[in-house]
Amino acid sequence: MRSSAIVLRLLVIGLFASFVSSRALGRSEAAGAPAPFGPLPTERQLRWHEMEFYGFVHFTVNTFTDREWGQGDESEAIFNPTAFDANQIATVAKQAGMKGLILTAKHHDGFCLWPSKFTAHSVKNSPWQDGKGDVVKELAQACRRQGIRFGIYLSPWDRNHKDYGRPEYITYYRNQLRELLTQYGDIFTVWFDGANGGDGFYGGARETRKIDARTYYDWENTRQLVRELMPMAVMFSDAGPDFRWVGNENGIAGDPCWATLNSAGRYPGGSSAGLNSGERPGTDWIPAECDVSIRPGWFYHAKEDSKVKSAKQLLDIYCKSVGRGACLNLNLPPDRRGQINEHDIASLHEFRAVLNATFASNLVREGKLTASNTRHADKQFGPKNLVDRKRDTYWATDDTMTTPELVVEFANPVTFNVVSLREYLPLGQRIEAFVLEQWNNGQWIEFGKGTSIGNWRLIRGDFVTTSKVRLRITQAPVCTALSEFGLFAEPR
Ligand code: FUL
Ligand code: CA
Repeated sequence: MRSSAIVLRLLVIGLFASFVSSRALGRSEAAGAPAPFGPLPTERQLRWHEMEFYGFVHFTVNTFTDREWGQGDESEAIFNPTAFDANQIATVAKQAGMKGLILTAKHHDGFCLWPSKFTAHSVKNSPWQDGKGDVVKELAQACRRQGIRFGIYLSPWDRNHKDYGRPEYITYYRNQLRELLTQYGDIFTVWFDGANGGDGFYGGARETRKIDARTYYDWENTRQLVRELMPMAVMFSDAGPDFRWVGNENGIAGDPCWATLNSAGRYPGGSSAGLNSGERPGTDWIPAECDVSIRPGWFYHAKEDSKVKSAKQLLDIYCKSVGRGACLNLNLPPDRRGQINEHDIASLHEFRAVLNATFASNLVREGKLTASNTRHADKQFGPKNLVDRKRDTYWATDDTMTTPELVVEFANPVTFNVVSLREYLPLGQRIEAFVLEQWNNGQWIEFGKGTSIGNWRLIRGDFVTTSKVRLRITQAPVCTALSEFGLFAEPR
């Protein structure tokens, strides 16, 4: 009786322990699944990966002074949008396919788009809505109504604040973070900018203040505050911790672009070496975000109405950001009315239409798909998982099979120009090289090849028409775990 009670107890403890450890990974794994490889994403990072495409909203006094960086001495009176419409902004984003918006609650000029208790330099002293307005609140609510997520940018550098450069300012900065993370509902991200230009108004001192970006902000404790107040929020900076800058503001990720990075010695505003391509194997899972504006500047300038990126340019950016495993954060700056400008909307509409048409139907589903190997010959890891549009089902191979291949045969020839691949991220980034070939005149001809896959990999090439396609994984330290495989045709 004693021994059976002990066995039962051990069994319960064992079950509980395995439940806890699989939850720590974020997702529970099927029995017989491959062992994870290298640094792994957290649950909050996995949710962020799934967003893929979201937007920045750069809006502040600069919108009215026609500047990119405000000095910090702007009068609150100049912030006065004539027809601010948060719903219009959120609707435009939603219709463009964005999964969220990140608002510059405070840019380098220090002007706050919400009525912070800790400064007079905010909307509460502007004529807009008689000083009773709150841009953060309105946009947060509009995003919720549209079913997209809301995030905040709070500039660490503050050219208005008198204490900037002193320890008191860090308290001010954290007080503001607390306001933003407690008064506006769910916040999916906090975006920490590393930029700093030194000079500013600083409460009238009008001088240059140099800080040591490594130590001044005491990032560790600020990060902890965010974790405490909003545990599922992902934090951005040059150094992560949850996702990293891609090293340029053109929206282009490196090729390769690994989701992993060596995090030691990195800090916001530090070296950008390695950010564009990531580092492999790397010590941590810190994937890239590509931030880019739909216009030359981050803020709205009427003179740039003719320089809005075209649908074609946006498509190229999309393929080189989201299509390289990063997320795309595309800035849509409201104009002086406080709305997304018609020029930007026209580009976005066309861009979305092309994307929708491209990814409407996966040609692989029309063919016969066979794999050179399936893990344990078990259907739950079979190649059908590659075409079910679900990230959490995947094709896996036996542990020893690191360079498997897939063949798709079509009864009638198909025409495509885009190849799409997704790895199953909870098991880490595994594949290091692959090639896609098409059957042409009795032989295999290379269509395209690549290295890193990660969350999503798109290879865009010339249109080909063929009756047979082959995907070969050519280099990997461990067996394959691939979530999705697609062949698509852009509209012509
Ligand atoms: C930079 C800032 O200096 C720009 O004004 C903009 O906010 C961009 C997203 O980040 O570091
Ligand atoms: Ca799948």
